[in-house]
Amino acid sequence: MSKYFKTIPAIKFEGSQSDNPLSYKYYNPDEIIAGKTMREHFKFGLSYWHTLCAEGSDMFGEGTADKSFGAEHSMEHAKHKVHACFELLDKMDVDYFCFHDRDIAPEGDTLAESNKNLDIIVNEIEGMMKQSGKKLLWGTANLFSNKRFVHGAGTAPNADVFAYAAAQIKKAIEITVRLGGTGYTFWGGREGYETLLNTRMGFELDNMARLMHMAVEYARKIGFEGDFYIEPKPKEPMKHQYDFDAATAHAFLQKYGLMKDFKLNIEANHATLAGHTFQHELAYARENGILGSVDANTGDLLLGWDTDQFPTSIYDAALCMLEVLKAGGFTTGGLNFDAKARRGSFDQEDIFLSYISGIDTFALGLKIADRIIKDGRIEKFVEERYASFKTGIGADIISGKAGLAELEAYALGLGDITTNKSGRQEYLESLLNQIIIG
Ligand code: XLS
Ligand code: NI
Ligand code: NI
Repeated sequence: MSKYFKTIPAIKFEGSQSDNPLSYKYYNPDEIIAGKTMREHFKFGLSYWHTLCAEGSDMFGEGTADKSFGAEHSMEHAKHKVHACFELLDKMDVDYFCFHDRDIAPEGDTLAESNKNLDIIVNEIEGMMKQSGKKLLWGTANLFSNKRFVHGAGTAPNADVFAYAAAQIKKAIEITVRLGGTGYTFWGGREGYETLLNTRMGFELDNMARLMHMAVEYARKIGFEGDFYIEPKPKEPMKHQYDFDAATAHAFLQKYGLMKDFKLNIEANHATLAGHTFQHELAYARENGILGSVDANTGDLLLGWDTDQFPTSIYDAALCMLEVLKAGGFTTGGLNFDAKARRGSFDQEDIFLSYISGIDTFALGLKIADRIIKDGRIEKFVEERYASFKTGIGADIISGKAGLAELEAYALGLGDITTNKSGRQEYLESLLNQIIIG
């Protein structure tokens, strides 16, 4: 199967000493780490939109990469993209992919025509999935590109737009179910606002929840057993996005009774846009039982927008995989590269090189995370840091035996507190380096 990327061979694991750029140096899919193969740990996914669609245009200039795959007519182009996608998955040994409805098939003049286009392409995708054994990680609907969504979709002030969004979600869920997807993502494209002078925030949030409940009800009715995900993002395209970060999305899910069906899809670049670290968002989700899936990418800390770069920091990848391991691994979710090669990296080969770099980074991250756990010194330090809650007054606080009155009586007898210990951050950071370097 070599039609679109003729010069690129299948990418194999060659080990860290290989100087072949088109090989994995650290990702050995069959290697067992912490009881599972690397392949099983990650469930790596390809983002259809960045990989098959994005041509590198930005606010100031046109595309630089050719993603026409030799086709002009849009439906023909869409079919070529399907085949190019499966050639990429095959050559890169990536098992999963993710898409928005409009990534896979062009929008028609009417909703009915758009749906017909989708049916044709989904047939094609289904055939390729059967042949190749590749799987759909999650599907979603693009409710932000078309100008009808200028003021939002589920949070639009216009009921017709809400209805249109609902119809698009219905179809996207049907496709996801038909292709065996284990997740359905709500990234709040334009669900937010620019100014409160024209916005009823509470009403918009109620409507968003109404739409999500409709989605759950319909999906369960047609047999969807996977998880829904909210993908938090604080800003861009709207000045203020409603799903600001993991904690905000968590509050929303709890308020509207959606906790049973929803988890989070945490994206690295969105975490940093929210002023958090990637690990913070993952840890928050894990602590609250809502860590669903990951959009693995990175921003550029010198730029203030969602640059969706391929991740290369082994520190971030290690701390991400530490959270994933602590959560017991992915269930419905996986690790989707919501990332694209830079505008200046426009060769076909750059697609492969960028995935290799992201995949190898996470392979290293997993190995390091496993070493951190096996080493045990960091966990032991943390365990001891909280040891005062195991006995005496600490245990009474945890068990509920002590209330304010009992604690006052205890505190009155304390005098100056002399039991505080150093947090030893610098020691822990150098210990982490030591574990990384080995
Ligand atoms: C955009 C989002 C988007 C979602 C899917 O910032 O990351 O790509 O992952 O709609
Ligand atoms: Ni993003
Ligand atoms: Ni994303």
